[in-house]
Amino acid sequence: MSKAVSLIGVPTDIGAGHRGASMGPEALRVAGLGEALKARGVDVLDRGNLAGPYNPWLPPTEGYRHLNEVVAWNVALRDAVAAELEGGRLPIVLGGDHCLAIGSITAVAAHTRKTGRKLRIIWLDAHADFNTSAITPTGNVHGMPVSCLCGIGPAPLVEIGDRKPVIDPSVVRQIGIRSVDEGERRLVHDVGLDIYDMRYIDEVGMRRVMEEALEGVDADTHLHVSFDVDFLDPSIAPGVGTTVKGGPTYREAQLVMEMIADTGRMASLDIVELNPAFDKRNQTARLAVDLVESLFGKSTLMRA
Ligand code: B3U
Ligand code: MN
Ligand code: MN
Repeated sequence: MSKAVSLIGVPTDIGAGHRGASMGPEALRVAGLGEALKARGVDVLDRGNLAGPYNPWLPPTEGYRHLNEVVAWNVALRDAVAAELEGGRLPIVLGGDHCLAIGSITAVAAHTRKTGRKLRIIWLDAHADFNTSAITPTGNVHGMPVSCLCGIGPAPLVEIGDRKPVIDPSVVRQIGIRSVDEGERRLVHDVGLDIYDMRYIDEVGMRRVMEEALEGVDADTHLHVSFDVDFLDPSIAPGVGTTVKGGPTYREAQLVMEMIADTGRMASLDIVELNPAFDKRNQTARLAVDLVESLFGKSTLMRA
């Protein structure tokens, strides 16, 4: 894993159904993300925040809310992530809502093609984020990033990269899923998306889930982690816009991060959907920092 990281703040809630994820980057900084990584020996550069359009807070038009603004933020993020990867640094996207994974992963996918590496995406979320304008119950683009990346979505988002589709669904492993909308359920089935839902996690345990999700990751793999904080159970992570009960516990989440760290292959990370307007004393931001420390190798004992 790269020991040089760049923090990229993306202060927007442009794709979300509640205001407030725009405060996520600052909350993560206040919770000590940069300092925690530096204390682990990581070379940390905080690039500050990207700029983009403000949130006009309008109803959806033709199935999308704020599509033009979503595109503008994602184009800016795509270019910022591309520049960090080009410079050999591991980008950490401080969201912002989850629509930002479109820009982030577009840059990552292009980079893997350039460098001839395999891509694996670990998508930690309560939601499948595979809606389209025809089936979305909300029009919020934070419910659509995976479908857009897979080539199903509006032209300016599915054509944001150097290739359409940006990714093949087979590179994605979704973990923690427990809220899938009616039309979305059919679509994820039809494209064969690899979803480890909460029932499967309960049945076989998080250790086996992660072994399966990480199977095939090797020295040639670029591992991208897209961490939607609503992945976590709301009892420990209230600071998100769309809580869904029945999520992973603190211990399960730690194991997820530790097993990803053990691969040594994480090369880019999104931390999204943190919403300080719903949080209590920044506890969800502090929990996210704690989990990111594990992603960067924090462990209780030295292990073989
Ligand atoms: N699936 C719903 C809710 C949702 C998706 N992602 C989040 N919420 N964070 C939708 O609006 O598409
Ligand atoms: Mn999400
Ligand atoms: Mn979610």
